Amino acid sequence: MRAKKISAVLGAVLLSVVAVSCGSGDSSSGSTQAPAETDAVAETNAPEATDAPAETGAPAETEPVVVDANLVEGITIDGDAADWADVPVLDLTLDAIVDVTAESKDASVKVAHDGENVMVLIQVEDDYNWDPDDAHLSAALGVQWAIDQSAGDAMGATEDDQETSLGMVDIWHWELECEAGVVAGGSTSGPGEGNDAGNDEACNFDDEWSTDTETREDDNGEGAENSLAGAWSHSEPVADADGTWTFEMSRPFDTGDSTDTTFVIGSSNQMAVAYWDSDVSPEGWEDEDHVQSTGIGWIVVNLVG
Ligand SMILES: [Ca+2]
Ligand SMILES: [Ca+2]
Ligand SMILES: [Ca+2]
Ligand SMILES: [Ca+2]
Repeated sequence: MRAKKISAVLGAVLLSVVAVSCGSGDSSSGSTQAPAETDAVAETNAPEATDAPAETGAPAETEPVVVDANLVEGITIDGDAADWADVPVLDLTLDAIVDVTAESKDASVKVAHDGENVMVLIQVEDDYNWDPDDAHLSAALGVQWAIDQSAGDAMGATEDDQETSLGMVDIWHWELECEAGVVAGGSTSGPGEGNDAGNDEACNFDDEWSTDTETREDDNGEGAENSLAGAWSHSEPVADADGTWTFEMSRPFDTGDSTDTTFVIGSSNQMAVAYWDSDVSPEGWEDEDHVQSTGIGWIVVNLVG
């Protein structure tokens, strides 16, 4: 329904992680075709930070934030985080993208795998707002993964230069059109008639890609599929009640899509997170109104066997 193209900023979004950005991608038949598959990046290790020479006065390079994704049995995608109790957590603050005023949010990220699927748990401290008839009056989430390791964390570009792509990113963009605890995507829904395969018609948990902040589409390459699945919940599901949003997600390591990140045991993968708060205005959020993890650069996720 309201799949709008997220505009630029998202970039940022994803940017931060965010990249995720947003909105559902365009699904019109005139959409941009996914570029031919390039060599998967998954095997490439994320670049390591080097020590800047102190004598030059160059800004010191920050150490990348790293999180291990271990083999964990028994995680069920149902919006209940209890099955993640023993998984290491990365706490972080999501901040507004450049030129946008949005309240920062405390959040946490956990990543695990079961040998075949990568699973992500993102929790965000924010009050409950959910409107089944208007996703802009509900929270929304974006997760971004680099496909090309050179890709910028602003949807493939950078926050400073949002029009110049440095590579392709995989975007999981979730507008909460289905109620808490309902599995969105996965085998439960497919694209609507005339839509690209990455479009999740039922619950709007779309599998997308982008190369810069203006070039974002639902997965639309040859044989594109959408096995991305997720379920959400809130700890206090009463309007405007403070609490914790839980977003629980899963996706196969290798979907075969050139517009998806391929996960391999032993690889390092670059991730970013974005979140939209509907309280940003009486009409809810717009594409650019998000906070994201970009401030810490790409989060490096090591897939541990
Ligand atoms: Ca669960
Ligand atoms: Ca809020
Ligand atoms: Ca994708
Ligand atoms: Ca896909």
